[in-house]
Amino acid sequence: MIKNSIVKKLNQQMNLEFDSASLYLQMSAWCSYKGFEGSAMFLKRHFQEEMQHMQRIFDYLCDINQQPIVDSVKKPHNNFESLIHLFEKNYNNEKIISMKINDLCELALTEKDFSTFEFLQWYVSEQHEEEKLFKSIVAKLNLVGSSSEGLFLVDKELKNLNEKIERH
Ligand code: OFO
Repeated sequence: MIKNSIVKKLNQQMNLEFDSASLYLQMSAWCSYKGFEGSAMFLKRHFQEEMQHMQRIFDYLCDINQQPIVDSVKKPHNNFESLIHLFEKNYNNEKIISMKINDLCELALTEKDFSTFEFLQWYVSEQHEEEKLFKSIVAKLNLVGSSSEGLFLVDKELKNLNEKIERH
């Protein structure tokens, strides 16, 4: 029988993934409005990925005979000083998600819930990849600073990356 403390944290994580999804959708809207077409596409796809992350936990809770409780989604930030500011916020959000996943893993181990621990391993590697990706975008944006040409090139690179991911 799964411990209530783990069910509670899985539920919180599911809603956190929902919050991330809505934040990335809102970020995509800002990028599109500001003419950063590649970033808008990239973030919209990322929104869909976060919805899948949310659904994985939803399905896991259903599989173990628990009822997922969908909480109200937090109103996301909708105004950003710049593209770098937006991606820094994105990267920080991913670091928070990783921390929460690590806390969940720790709890699962403490409670000897090896099946939940195993389920969470997918998130551990996913977070590693996501942090790496967002960190590299922030680094590129830092390099180009406020140069319009540089911003155009980073945006174009995100468009290409998005297309490459979608082809696979
Ligand atoms: Fe990118 O956060 Fe989900 O897991």
